[in-house]
Amino acid sequence: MKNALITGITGQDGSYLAELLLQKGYKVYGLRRRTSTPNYENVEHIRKEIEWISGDLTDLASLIQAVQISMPDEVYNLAAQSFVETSWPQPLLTGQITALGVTNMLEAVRMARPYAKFYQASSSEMFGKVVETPQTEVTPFYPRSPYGVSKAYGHWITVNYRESFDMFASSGILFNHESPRRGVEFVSRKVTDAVARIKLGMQNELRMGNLDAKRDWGYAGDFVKAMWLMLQQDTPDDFVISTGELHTVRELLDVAFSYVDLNYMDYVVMDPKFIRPAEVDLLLGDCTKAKLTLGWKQEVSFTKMIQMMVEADIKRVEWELRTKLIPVI
Ligand code: NDP
Ligand code: GDR
Repeated sequence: MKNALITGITGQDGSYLAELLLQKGYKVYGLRRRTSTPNYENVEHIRKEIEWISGDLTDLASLIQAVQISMPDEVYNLAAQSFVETSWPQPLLTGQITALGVTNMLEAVRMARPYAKFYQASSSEMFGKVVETPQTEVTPFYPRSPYGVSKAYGHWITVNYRESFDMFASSGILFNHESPRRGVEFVSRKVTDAVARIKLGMQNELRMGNLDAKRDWGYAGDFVKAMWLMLQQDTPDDFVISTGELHTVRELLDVAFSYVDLNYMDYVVMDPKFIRPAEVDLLLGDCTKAKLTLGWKQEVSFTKMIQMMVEADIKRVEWELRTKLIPVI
């Protein structure tokens, strides 16, 4: 039986990856930071199967201890301050977690378990301003937010530890991926949550930012398989993971609202509060390398995924209404 240590296990990707590794017979250790109220929502169904370790990406001592306890064969570093918008009001915290936190995790592995395979959650946000389209593993980075800059640091420090210390350290440059477990502040989930509330009479408008932004949106359940595949290779490397399909925020709105027979134009209100200081207009990935080397492929389409998210949000809002957890406005 292999041991895996996952940071960021309570988040969207961590929860799907933990499920996948448990199915494959791994012993899964999850690093979790202390919170004042429980945040197990994404992992409640597998909570008892996970060995929980308390720690924080900004605290090296806790990470060394986590590695010593879990003795991992594979480490998946998914923890991050991952919301781009928050990275402007909190640039230092974002840098401490999303950039330097990667060095902490690499150091912990180097000191306590140097032969463990290491996965770093790199991001298409590193490409930022379009230099070339579609983006591949060799497209130059031009990050447009403190988050993107931090991820570029995390990416290069991972490459550097691979080259300096001969560690098995791979980075997945993942394009946007969503699911019913996506945080509600991200655009896909913000829209599907609003669709559910509007349909059930709980909300009457949706305030949005840049509707012309274009993204390559995939399904998180598909993308975590690529993370695992990267650590099953004989040599470490970096891989773009994407769908190769481009959609605007406007199209996302249209798919979500029309699924419940509504027109998004009747509800969406532009709000300058959601316009970013510097926008990433377009991200489109070319994952030929992952297809050829890892044999990875996307299974769930954009439309299917958004519909799945709307259905899940309707069920959840109905349940909240039944149990009277939210007041009707
Ligand atoms: P989430 O925001 O859903 O999850 C982030 C996780 O990191 C949570 O478990 C959070 O814990 C944890 N975390 C945050 N800060 C710390 C800290 N200081 N110490 C320990 N844990 C911490 O992100 P996703 O699941 O969507 O993404 C996973 C990773 O992949 C992230 O690194 C993200 O930046 C990256 N990524 C994501 C993409 C996407 O489209 N989803 C695309 C490309 C990259 P808590 O629950 O306590 O907040
Ligand atoms: P992103 O995801 O910044 O690409 O980062 P997000 O869903 O937040 O934004 C996507 C695009 O939608 C536009 N947009 C809005 N976004 C939000 N959140 N709220 C709005 O009201 C809104 N209106 C328009 C944004 O301007 C943007 O262009 C995600 C995160 O998961 C990162 O951690 C990850 O690294 C990248 O994807 C790849």
